[in-house]
Amino acid sequence: MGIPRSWGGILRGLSAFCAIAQAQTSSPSPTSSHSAQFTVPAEANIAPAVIPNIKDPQAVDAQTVCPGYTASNVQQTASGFTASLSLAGDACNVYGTDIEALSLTVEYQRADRLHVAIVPTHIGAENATQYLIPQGYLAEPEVEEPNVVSDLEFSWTNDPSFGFEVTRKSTKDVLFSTKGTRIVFENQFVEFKSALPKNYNLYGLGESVHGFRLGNNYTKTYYAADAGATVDINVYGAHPFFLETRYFTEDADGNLKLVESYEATAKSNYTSLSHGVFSRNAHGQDILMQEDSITYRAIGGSVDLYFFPGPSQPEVTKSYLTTVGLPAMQQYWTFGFHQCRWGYTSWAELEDVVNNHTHFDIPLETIWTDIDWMVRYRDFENNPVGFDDESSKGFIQRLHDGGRHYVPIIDSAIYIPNPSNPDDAYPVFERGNDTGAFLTNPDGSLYVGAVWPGYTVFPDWLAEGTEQWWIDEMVRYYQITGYDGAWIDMSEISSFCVGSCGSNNLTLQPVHVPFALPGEPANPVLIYPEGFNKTNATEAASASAARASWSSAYPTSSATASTSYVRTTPTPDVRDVNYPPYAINNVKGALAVGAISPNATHADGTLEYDVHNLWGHGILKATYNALSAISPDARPFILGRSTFAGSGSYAAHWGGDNWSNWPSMILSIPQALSMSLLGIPMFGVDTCGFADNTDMELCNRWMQLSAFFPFYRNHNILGAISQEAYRWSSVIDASKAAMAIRYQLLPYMYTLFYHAHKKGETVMRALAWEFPRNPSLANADRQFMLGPSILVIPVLEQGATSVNGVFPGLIEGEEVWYDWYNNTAVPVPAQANTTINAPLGHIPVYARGGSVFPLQQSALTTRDARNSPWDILVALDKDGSATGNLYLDDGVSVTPNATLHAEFKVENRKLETLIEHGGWVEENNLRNVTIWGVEKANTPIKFNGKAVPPKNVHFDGDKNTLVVSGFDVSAWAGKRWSLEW
Ligand code: MIG
Repeated sequence: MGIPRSWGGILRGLSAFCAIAQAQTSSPSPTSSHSAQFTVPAEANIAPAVIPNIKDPQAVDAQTVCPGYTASNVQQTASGFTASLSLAGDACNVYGTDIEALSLTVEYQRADRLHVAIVPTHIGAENATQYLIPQGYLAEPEVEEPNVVSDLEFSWTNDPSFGFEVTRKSTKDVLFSTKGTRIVFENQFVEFKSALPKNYNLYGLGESVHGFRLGNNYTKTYYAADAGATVDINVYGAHPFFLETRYFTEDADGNLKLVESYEATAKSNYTSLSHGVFSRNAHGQDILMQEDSITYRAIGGSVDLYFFPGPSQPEVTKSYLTTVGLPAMQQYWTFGFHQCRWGYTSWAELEDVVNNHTHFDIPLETIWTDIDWMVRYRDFENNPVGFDDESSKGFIQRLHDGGRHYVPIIDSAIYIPNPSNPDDAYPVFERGNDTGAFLTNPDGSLYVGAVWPGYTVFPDWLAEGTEQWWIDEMVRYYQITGYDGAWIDMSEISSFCVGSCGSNNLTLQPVHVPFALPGEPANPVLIYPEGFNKTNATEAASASAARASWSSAYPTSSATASTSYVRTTPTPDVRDVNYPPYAINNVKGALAVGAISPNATHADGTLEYDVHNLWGHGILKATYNALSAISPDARPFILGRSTFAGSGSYAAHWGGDNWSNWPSMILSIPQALSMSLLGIPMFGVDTCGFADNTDMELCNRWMQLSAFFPFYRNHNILGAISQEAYRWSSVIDASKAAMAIRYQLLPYMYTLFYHAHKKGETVMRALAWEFPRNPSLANADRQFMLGPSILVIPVLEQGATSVNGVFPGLIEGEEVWYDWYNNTAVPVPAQANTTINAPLGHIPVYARGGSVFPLQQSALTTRDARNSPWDILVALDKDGSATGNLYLDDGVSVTPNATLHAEFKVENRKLETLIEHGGWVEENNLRNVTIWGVEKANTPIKFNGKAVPPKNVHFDGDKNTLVVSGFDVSAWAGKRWSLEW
């Protein structure tokens, strides 16, 4: 079955690459390989240990000691009401100073959006929680439809203290209820808690590396961290939004009864209702999912909740995405295959990689560079060795001539030059510093952390001139090397030392990071995936011998079990931002570890503490504006690491720093599904795995799996063995087989994206969303849908040659699934789980009956694929019907001046098309119309009512497939046409 019961076994061994790398060096002295270079001592990134509150046996539960609030002074408004809340007893001051007077606002903002806000009455009161998300940073949802009728109802009580409930009126179902619990509102701690039904189905709350359904024993922590593959804890991004789905049985009178235990049934006759909740709080926080409740505990901010009634998942998603920002439309070429690695050394090597793909007939759209392109890791300066300015021009030109693209990495931190060395000029820094573009220490001096180039400063997106400075730098660099998109890394924002560690050390610049890079002598990368020893016994033996000798020399973990922890107690009216009294479950421990410190200061006085989770959003917005300045008419292509709710309207995202192992590949599916809900449909992971070595089998399976993710990129860490598809002949074949399907489906994928961008639909989809009446699919995350019509059932296990999959609705006879490779319907299985034959090199892909796919031909680039003839593929459902659609434009423009929309409909043996030309004239011919599931073809076949010559008709009665050919371009370009059989 496609449903894992337990993650325990598969998750072993996953943790963040950088966390491990940092533990591997203990020497504070210069490393031998960089003789004269000073290495930042490893101790620089160590801070006193904190014990997360949720793990602290001494922790006080605020619910048991705090008084809650009493509501009064209710005033009706045009869209709801306001009220005053005052402390209902003695202050508890449990993790901060209680705020006595609060204001409640309840607003029905739209039929599909209820807003509930609680803020301090005296905003800006000294030392009060800084709760306002900076103006202009994020969409601020407002009343859009005054006096609207909503299916949501807000009610409240003062018994025993203020609590509220949000109910779905039509079913009387309580969706969210804080009644019977206390709201805690302090200058450094905000807590509220809602009841939930047992066995609830909660999704989203990303970014998480976790199973798809979140489960009721999971704490989601938000504090943007350079810790990409860390399971079950805080990683790069913060998206405090969840979707909840409830399944009901319905009696004869239409009364709904909640289904509490559903795993045993595979029936698809349940009623399912979904709703969504967005908490617009950017502070560090823990969200505790427990047996029958969800508790929000933030170290700042306010209560700022948005409820979306659904009642279906697509409606919830649409409501959420039209609130925070619809996903950015991507250029057509971005759906091609991307090749990247850390460790490409020159333009010439890149060109070889490109040529090798051509040589082996493997499609390749984009070649990427990692930090290797920079001179001493400095943004916007090419390394004259290997990546010189002059050669870049010819290289980019040849790429573009071949229909290909180039995307470089751009790091978030900026090198600060050595003041005692006149030759160490770095104008990028000087210009930013002149603008006041960098974060400071509380005393006004520059905040200096450490990242790849050495000691660095960090852009302050709240300072007035920063964005323009960034735009100017990107434009300036573009004039040297014309890139086609930007890859933004380290934006959490990551720093390899605690505090402003470089402040007094700038004369040591440029310094080496406090750990050995992968591949540097102290840090070989030698681990191979599980099962490598079965298929590669000799290599495995020598690798593990090397590994063993290395491990004894360099212990992989220097962590000593700490028995003493920093626990702080609140000082009245004073915030301790470095060690807040409530310690969130931060993967790095103290907040200042691995990131810039909470007391780094923005130009407007805001502390990093209050906006840490928004830094990554800020650089994406600035980069979007920079790319728009470079090419005003083109859709910016940005791949961003740290994201916040709404970042999808600027950027794509990758599940980075994963491992070359099977669990990382498995987890890529729930990661992508969760990103669909969160409005970043352009998502994929480091295919074949980032850290450690991959192997042929893993890379074979993974290249095939990622071919069905919207963003498709192979990426690898420095020092690991090469993993381009052409390194193994079986991976060449496997990649080409999967890419052939992907490239044929590009018009389908692009159309899905258009709907995501315009209407908030999803691209990669969970089975639970497409088949909402079947509760046994609530946690299915080992298979997935691409749009409504493609089902993918990948092999995710080492050594396997078959996979167990589910075909939703097949047993009930509701659905028909066609095997993409042999064009025939899957036979109805005797039971729900079907064993599918899937030898290495084969990824099972199915078309859902009822679909019409506009297809083009596969090619080495999307440009060539777009210039190929069309096929229309019809997969009939059980009634012989099907629908589909197509959107086309130039694939580039923000506001295309020519578009085409086509609708396809099949009923009663007749395909009809309705084409609206918004000025777009499609010049590629229609080659075939293929129909799957035709039991009998009546002759003659008629095109627009006229008989098609028999030579243009091919009917295969064994496979039930009808193929009609012989169209000419005018037929396809016509506004309406029909085909009857
Ligand atoms: O952790 O630039 O996630 O994709 O290869 C090291 C080097 C910093 C992290 C990114 C990864 C990239 C790497 N970077």
